[in-house]
Parts: sequence; structure tokens; C-alpha cells
Amino acid sequence: MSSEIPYYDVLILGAGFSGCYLLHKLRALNYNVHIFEKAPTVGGTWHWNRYPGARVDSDIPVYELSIPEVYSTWSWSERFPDWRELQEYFKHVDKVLEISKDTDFETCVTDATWDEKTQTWDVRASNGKRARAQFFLPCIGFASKNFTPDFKGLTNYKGEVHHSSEWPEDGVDMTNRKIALIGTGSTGVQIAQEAGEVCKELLVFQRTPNLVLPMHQKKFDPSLSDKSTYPEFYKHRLTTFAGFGFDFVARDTTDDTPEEREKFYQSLFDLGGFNFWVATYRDLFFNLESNSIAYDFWRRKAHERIKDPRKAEILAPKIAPHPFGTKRPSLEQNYFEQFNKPNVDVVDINDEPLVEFTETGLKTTKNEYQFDLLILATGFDAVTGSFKTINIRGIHGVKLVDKWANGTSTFLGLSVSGFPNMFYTYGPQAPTAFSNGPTCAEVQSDFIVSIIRSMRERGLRSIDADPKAEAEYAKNINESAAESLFPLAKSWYMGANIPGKPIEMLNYIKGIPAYRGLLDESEQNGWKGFMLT
Ligand code: N01
Repeated sequence: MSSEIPYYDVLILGAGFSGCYLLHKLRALNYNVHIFEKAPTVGGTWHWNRYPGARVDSDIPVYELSIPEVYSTWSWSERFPDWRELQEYFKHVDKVLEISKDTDFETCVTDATWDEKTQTWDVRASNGKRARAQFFLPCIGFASKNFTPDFKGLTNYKGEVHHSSEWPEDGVDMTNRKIALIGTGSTGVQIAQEAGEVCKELLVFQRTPNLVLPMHQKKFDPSLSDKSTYPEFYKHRLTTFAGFGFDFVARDTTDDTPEEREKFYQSLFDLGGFNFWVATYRDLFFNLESNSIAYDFWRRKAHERIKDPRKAEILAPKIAPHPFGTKRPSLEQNYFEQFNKPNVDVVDINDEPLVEFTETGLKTTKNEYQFDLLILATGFDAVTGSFKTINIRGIHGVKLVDKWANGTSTFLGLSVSGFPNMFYTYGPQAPTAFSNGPTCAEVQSDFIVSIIRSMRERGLRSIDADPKAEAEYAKNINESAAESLFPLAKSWYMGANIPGKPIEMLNYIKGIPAYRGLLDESEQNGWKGFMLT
């Protein structure tokens, strides 16, 4: 091994939830472990997503690491914290776990190559940093490659333009501005709520309505949180479908009478958060008729709040844009109320498609709009896109992007055949988008740590997924999606938001307990599905 190139047992990419957790756990086992992080700080996605209103949609204490040293010394101020508080949380994580000590920041990895001869990964970054490692763990999140559609004439527009995920650190003053917002995903909804409060005018260009759910934000009194209950809660979190600590009920929608249903739906709305999505009837994602009943309730609730019938029909149309919950519902605090203001409007771009940008605004097939601030909340090349930002090459120099060009295949949503000693977290074919982030990150990280430890104990150098096991796993992902309503929505869950991307289910949809069952089965059977040497 060349003396100039640092060697690590384990090299992690990314200092978000997974990266911090893995570093902590592996360091405790005396591994020589290191992180390369693109950002100047710890925090992963929460370093980049600092647009107005950016806020997590999982509540507290669900959305935090289960590491006692971290949670016992930290208090949140709100049920759903915003990006500022999350950045503070990560500073705390860094202080308690000493993440920075073993991290190279502002180190954007461009290449990672498996070296068959030395059985190590050779990893290079754009700032010239390079390292070799026995294990390479990309923990790069599912939303690190943002997406700007190829809008005609966008470069002609002379006003200020920002993509939500590259928001300037100094912020953008939206006061008294004429703002155009494209995109109504989680990000668009959050920005609209902030922009609507201060703008001169806000135009929201909507292609698909967001079937938003009430957040029911509340302030926390730290003295009231009983941390002694946390260990039990974190165990319980692992037993629920989405790792949130609550779960679907063991009834189908039509098992209840219409009156019982109304009461039940209302109780879920009153709880707030994702309860109406993943603590509802168990057939929501599988039965179109049941799903329509949920949609009708949701629509009635929306229409009660939107005064203008034209806007109400665009924001909550009679015909559901897609089965409820098959695109991610965002949590809102006063989204619909923004549209009750005379200076806030929604433009249905299905009714008047965008034609082109001009120097001062944009033209649709029916109108021309003027504005001085354009906000693109147009999302991400989600889940697999993060891996396209790095040239990852496995056995015989095969590129990961080429392997996945016509469809994703992984084993257990954390390894890829032909890419030995590489494990990723919170990415393709894992519970990712259907899981609370820290839950998924910890489940996968614990499995990865067990593998690495077991290999050391057995004196093994390399591990690769068996291609047959991988093919079987990938087939199951797609078969289970085909039995659900998810393929009926054009969503980033299915890769449908990016032109040309294969349409396929990118996530494991059977929930955290079933996923953990697969990991346990592999571990208890001598890492079944893997080949070890
Ligand atoms: O991105 P999105 P996001 N013309 O892809 C529209 C996480 N996140 O940044 O729905 C016009 O959901 C697109 O329209 P359509 C979270 O998991 C979490 O909002 O494809 N419009 C859509 O409205 C989230 O789900 C949090 O028809 C176009 C929007 O742009 C994920 O990240 C906060 C268009 C993109 O929405 C992604 O969220 C933020 C076009 N050509 C993000 N192309 C929290 O936890 C796209 N759109 C709070």
C-alpha cells in the first residue's frame, strides 16, 4: 500500500444520520474508520435543505438517533423541528460523538474503484483527497442529486432563480417580491406557506396537487419529556411499518360503517403528522375503492378551508390525481389558507401548460406571467440519482450506473453484486421513502456493522452479493409493487419524475418489520445471499 494514500478499514461517504451512526458504532469496535463529506459541516441533507420553511415531516422523538449519549443531552423545541434546529442538533451530535475528528469536510467524492488485487476501494475526491479502504459505505441519502426540468427559455429569464436544495446560506428576502414557485411536493408546500406570508404576489405553478395532511405542530416543554421511556420507544419504533412508532390498523376500510369510518378518519386528522397515511386502514395502498373513500374524506376537509371554488378544485380536484398516499403527502400548517389571500394564486399547468420563459416571467398556453423571483421546487433524481454523482466501479471496472441503466438491482437494498465490500444505507430497494430516516439508517447500519465484525472474527477479506440472491430480491421488490397501487402514480418513488428514467419501484414497500426479517434471516444463516472469501 502506498504510504501517501491514507488507508482505513472503513470509509464512509456522508455525515448525515447514517454516517454519524456508523462512525460511532464502528469506532467503538476499534475500527479505523473515516468519513468524506461534501458539505462543510455534519448534517447530511439538513446542511443543504435550508429553504424557507424547510422542516422535517417525522415527529420527535421519532426523528432522532437512538444513541443515549446523544438524546439524553438534547432537547427539541417543537414536535416537527425546522432546518435551523436540525442543524443545531447535528452540531450537538458532532460534539457528543466527535464526528469531525474523523471527517474530511468539503470533500466531494467523484470516483470509487474496487481494486481486485488489494481487495480494497480506491476513493478520490475533487479536492485531490484520496483514500483506500477495505469497506466503502456510501451514506449519501436519497435526495442529493437535485432536478431542474429542461424548461424552454429558462436561461432567458433575467430575475433571481433558486432551486430549493441550493438555497443561499444568507437566505433570500421574499418580502414584497413577485414570486413564481414551480413544484408542489413537500418542498413547494413548505415554501408556499412562507412566501405567502410576506410576498407581494405568489403564483404557484402546480402540475399535481399535493394531498397534504395537517401537521399539528406544537411547542415542546423540554422538562416534560421523559427520556427514561426512550429506549422502549426506540425498540417499538422498529416494530412498526414505517418506523414511526405507529402503524396501520388491522381492519380494511369497508370493515367499518361509514359513521365509524368518518370518526376514525377524523381522529387520524386530529392526531396530525402521517397518521392518516400510515396509521390508517391496512388496505389503503392495495384497494382502489378503499383508497377513494380516503381521498373523498381528504377532499372534503380541503374544500372546507379553501374559499374560492376555482382554487379549491385545482388544489383538491373531484377526480383524485392519483390514489391517496401513492405520492408522498406533505405535512402542512396553513397551506390552503395561503390561497385564500387575494395575492396568492395557483396555476394548473395541466390546463395551461408552460410554453417558455421570458426575460421577466413565463408564458403558458393561455397567459403571460411576470415575477422577479423564481423558485424551483422541482425535486430530485431521487433514490438512485445520488449514485449517479459518483463514478463507482466494481469488479472488472463495471460502472454502477451502467449496471442500473435499465433497472435497479440490489441485494437487501444495501449491497450490489459485483461491488464487493460496498454497503450503502437509505437508498434503492430499501424501506427508505417509506420509513422514518433514522429508523431505516439504524436498522441497515446495525446489519452492516455485524457483517464487518463477523468478517474480522472469521479472518475474511471480501464479501459480495450472490447474483442469484440479488435477482430474486429485485424481482420481489417489483412484484410486491405490482400488487399495490403505487404504480398508478407518476412519482419519484417509481422513478417517474425524471424523463427517461426506468419506471420501477425504487423502495422496499413491505415495511420495516418485514425488512428486518430478511436481514435477520441472512445473518442467522451465515450471511445467506452473500459470497464471502
Ligand atoms: O420534490 P418532489 P420535493 N413541470 O419531487 C414538480 C423529501 N423532503 O423537493 O408531482 C412542472 O416531491 C412536481 O410535479 P409532479 C421528501 O421525502 C422532505 O418536494 O411530478 N412541475 C412536484 O410537484 C420529499 O418527498 C421534506 O407532477 C414539475 C415538484 O416539482 C422529497 O424530499 C422536505 C416538473 C417536485 O416535488 C422530495 O421533495 C422536502 C415540470 N417539468 C423534501 N417537474 C420534509 O421532510 C417536477 N415538477 C419536510
